[in-house]
Amino acid sequence: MKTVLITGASSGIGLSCARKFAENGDRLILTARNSQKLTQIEEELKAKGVDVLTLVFDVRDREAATLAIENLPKEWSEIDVLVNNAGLALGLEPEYEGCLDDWETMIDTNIKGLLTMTRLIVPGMVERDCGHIINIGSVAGDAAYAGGNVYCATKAAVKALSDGLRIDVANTSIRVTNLKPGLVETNFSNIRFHGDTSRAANVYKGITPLTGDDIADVALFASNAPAHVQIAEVLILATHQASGSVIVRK
Ligand code: 8X3
Repeated sequence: MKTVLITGASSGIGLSCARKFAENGDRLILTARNSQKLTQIEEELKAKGVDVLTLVFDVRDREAATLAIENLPKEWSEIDVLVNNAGLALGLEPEYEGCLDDWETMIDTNIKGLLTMTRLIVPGMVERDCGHIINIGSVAGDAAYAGGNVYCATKAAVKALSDGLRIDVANTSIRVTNLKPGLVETNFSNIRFHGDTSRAANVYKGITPLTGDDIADVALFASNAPAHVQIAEVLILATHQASGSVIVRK
């Protein structure tokens, strides 16, 4: 049984990971900004006998994150798996027209938030010579697509940070995985288009998108792989998607 910390655990891929790791028999530390949703998932999992601890904070808030992690109850302080899932896309405007506030939110969450959690949790893993960091990257990090500019850059950063960390812990038993999903139907596009649901629905029109569960399955596979196997990077696309910009709709 592993202790798994998942950021952004109240919805989407994070929520799917929470349920899949719970079914696997792991104990969970779930973090998110939305305390109401977090309580709901906590109740759902506890009713099934899962050992769950919830922490409400925004990964962009370095102080709050530090306080939460440094004050973990002793029995929760040895984290085996960190799933750096919290992240978002905002806007799809050309780079010369995009919103600076949106860019800052993406950079602060997708890059700096991931770094904060990594910096807080990985030292304990190094000390114990044991652990696994699963970063949720994206196909968007492989190549830019129209309007993706800053979001794609943040996910390219997730790849570089995963690769960098993997080098830095290669002398330990710690594993680093970068999962790169393509089109996954979650709240992702609603958030990207600031609540414009019809625009969001168009993203998944004419194609069967991936689900959060599809990605969580791969995360769990990586976590359950034998200790000598490091699933370094996985690109997971919908069947009719060939890259971030090549999507065949029927
Ligand atoms: C999500 C995948 O292609 O919508 O990161 O950017 S994509």
